[in-house]
Amino acid sequence: MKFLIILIFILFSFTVANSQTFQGCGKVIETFECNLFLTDNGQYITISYIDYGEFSIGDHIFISADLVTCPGLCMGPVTCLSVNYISNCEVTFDDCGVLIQGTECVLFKGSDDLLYYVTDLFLNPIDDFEVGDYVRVRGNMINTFVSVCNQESASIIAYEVFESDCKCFGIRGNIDGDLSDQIDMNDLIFMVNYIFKGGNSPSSKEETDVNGSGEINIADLTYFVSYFFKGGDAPVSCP
Ligand SMILES: [Ca+2]
Ligand SMILES: [Ca+2]
Repeated sequence: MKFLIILIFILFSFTVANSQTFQGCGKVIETFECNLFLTDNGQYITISYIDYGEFSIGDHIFISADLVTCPGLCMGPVTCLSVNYISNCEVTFDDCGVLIQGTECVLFKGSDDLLYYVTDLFLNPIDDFEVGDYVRVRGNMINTFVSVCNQESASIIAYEVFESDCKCFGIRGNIDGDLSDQIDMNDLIFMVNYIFKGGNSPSSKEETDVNGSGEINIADLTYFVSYFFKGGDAPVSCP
């Protein structure tokens, strides 16, 4: 029995040790000894296995790979990529929105208010994000992917997910995101609907956080109402 427990532990440890993955965009660089993957953020990783398929060395590609150790393979880093998925790295999806808790999964609610399943939400080191965070997702939209979530309209292979840098111009308050950056009653109505009626998500957290507290809550509504009707302070400047 003790042996069995140890065996299970070893197998479990082995599985965990091999479950590290890498996903990102970059280019394959040929060197004298072996090929390296130069990521878009300037990191070199040795490639232990890759089937280029329709792609060639030097193409800007997105790869999904297992991170494995490969000592002695070449003079490069001893962490290797065993590539198991390769695609074009052209961004076909780039949107700002909020992470929401769906019935089965955490989903990305885009500025069009459609729900998307972002495939690397739990694979990449982006666990800094949680439900309610405003993020920008850049990646590739794949309509054929079927996830277990049953709610989303399409899936995104995300190349990048980062804190929203969606536009905030001048002072805050353009909550409905109209292109002429007007701050008017439409924005107040948008905020009321969002806070009280589960209405559409504003795509810019900064525009909505009119008092600049870092949070979006009832205090922003009070502040906004005061600005419109009581001669209160204007929304604070964008960060
Ligand atoms: Ca507006
Ligand atoms: Ca606020």
